[in-house]
Amino acid sequence: MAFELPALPYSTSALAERGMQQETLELHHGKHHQAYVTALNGFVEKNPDLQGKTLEEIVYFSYNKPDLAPVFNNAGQHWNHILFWENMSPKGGAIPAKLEQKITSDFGGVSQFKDAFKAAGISQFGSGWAWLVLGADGKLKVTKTPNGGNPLATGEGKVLLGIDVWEHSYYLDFRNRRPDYITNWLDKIANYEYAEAALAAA
Ligand code: MN3
Repeated sequence: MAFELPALPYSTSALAERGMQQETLELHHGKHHQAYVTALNGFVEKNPDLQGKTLEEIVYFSYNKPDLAPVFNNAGQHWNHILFWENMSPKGGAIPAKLEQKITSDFGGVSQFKDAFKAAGISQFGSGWAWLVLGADGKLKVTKTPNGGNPLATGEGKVLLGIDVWEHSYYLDFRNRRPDYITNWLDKIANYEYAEAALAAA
């Protein structure tokens, strides 16, 4: 069965007051994410090795295989964006108590966590993602990946939160100011309820 673009969990205008305008979400979801899904389906159609595999299986299977790099990029981006839409909320920015306790215990405080997350997102040269993950040692950590990569592929931990730092995710709203986009995202848009639920399920 072909992969499909999931519906957004809110309207395209739902985050406008929080700094992500309707046009950004329309293009990002309707054009960019759709393009990854369309490309991925094209690769699956032509390659029997990919057929019958789940999205996660294709991410694992294609990771670090040079001849499957285009497959990995599009499968990774499909996985990343499914998560990204869930990682934002019209009620975003508020950190629930249990997650805050864990953040404080592992980073020293919420501001230290935000600083580390911003540093990861800003220092990702070119396109990519910054992540909050639960590592195998049971500690939260911040990490980053280039292009369509993710911690699912690299094995760096279970993803609790991920931010897209490709220019298409912030250029209409913040122009070249990636640091302002990340700060605003952490303070007003990030869905920490999702992150806490993912932590509880880990
Ligand atoms: Mn994107």
